[in-house]
Amino acid sequence: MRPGRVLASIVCVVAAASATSAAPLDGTSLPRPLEPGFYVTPFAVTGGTPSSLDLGPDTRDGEDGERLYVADNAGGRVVVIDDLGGVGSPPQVFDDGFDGPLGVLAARDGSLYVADAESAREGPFGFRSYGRVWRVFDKDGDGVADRKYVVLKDLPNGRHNTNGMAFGPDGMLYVTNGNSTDDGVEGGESEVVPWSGSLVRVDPDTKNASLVDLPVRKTLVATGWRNVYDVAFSPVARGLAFVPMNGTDDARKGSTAENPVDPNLEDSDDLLYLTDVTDRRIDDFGFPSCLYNLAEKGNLKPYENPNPDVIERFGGCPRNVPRPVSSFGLHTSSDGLAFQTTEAWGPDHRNDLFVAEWGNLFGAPAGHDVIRVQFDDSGRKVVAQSSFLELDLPLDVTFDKAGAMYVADFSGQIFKVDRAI
Ligand SMILES: [Ca+2]
Ligand SMILES: [Ca+2]
Ligand SMILES: [Ca+2]
Repeated sequence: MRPGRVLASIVCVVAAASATSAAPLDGTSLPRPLEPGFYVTPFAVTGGTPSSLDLGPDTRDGEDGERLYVADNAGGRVVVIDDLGGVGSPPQVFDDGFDGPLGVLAARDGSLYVADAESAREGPFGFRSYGRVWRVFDKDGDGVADRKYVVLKDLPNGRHNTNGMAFGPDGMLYVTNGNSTDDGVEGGESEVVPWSGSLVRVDPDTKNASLVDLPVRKTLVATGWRNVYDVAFSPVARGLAFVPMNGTDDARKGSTAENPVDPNLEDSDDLLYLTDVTDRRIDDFGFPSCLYNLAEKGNLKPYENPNPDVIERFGGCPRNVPRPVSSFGLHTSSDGLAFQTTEAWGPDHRNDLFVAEWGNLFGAPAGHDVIRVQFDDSGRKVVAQSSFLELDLPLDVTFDKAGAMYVADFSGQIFKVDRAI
């Protein structure tokens, strides 16, 4: 699949829908801030389907500012945008020739890491789709990439792909790898334990490594997830990685309306997890055996996947399974995330986490917003969660050094969000 059945269908729908939202800079479809004092600027029109964005060094000779790098999933490219006094420059192609990029991460040395989905091929886990991470360079300093190599390859993909990345406090490169099916056994290529639905780490200087050649204990950070889309490290608690996960669409065996198990527990929540990358423990979060549904259950206690084939293959949900720290609810598609680490929005917003919710296309609308998550002083416990910004199909967020937020919307637009002083 290229780049995954769900995203492929998303692309079709967005292509059809974008006709109504294609007049982006006229202010008619501006995202709506839900807190007083915030405003939104239409920053750039990238076209395609922006899936991830990050600010990084300007690689052009003699320039030392920040540039915004945006992965365009449908276009198979990364574009770069400069800030021209609060509005973005026309996007330039920084690099292309990718199959389906879903993650971009800028390093301090000016190189760029790109998570990419390969078409199905033969590989160490059989004939299936695989994810890989590229490292891209602009060696001659003209602001356009001219060299790249694969850092890590052979990550098993399927219904979901290799997604967002971050550098840990240890300097290692952390990569989220989505799982392969919908509910564990149906709706995609078979799961590869422990790599489907995992967080892995590699030395960022690694070249052309196959996942199967790396030592598992050093490489695997956490597993037992469904589609994990991004990772961000806490600015407060060193080594705590926050990871959002999309829940199942339909956990019935056969996935048909004629085969109900419990109509209220057929779907499960999108969740926020944390995992400590500094201890030696490899967390297993229990998917696909354990599911959660806050609205139906009234708590974040796990229940067992209603598909008996899942339990037969993966076992029951362990009683002591480590739990999520928060729920985003059903079908919100909670995806890219970033911390506001500056004081630009005042002390009340510092160290809050912002999560892009792409939303759904069917059923009662959910998501289509950016969520603000607040923590206690330890940086571990969620104390408040609220909708911060309403927009079409946000897939990723990031912040510049001055503390302004950039949101990548899958409709082909980048928005800048800031607080009036
Ligand atoms: Ca160049
Ligand atoms: Ca750990
Ligand atoms: Ca991201």
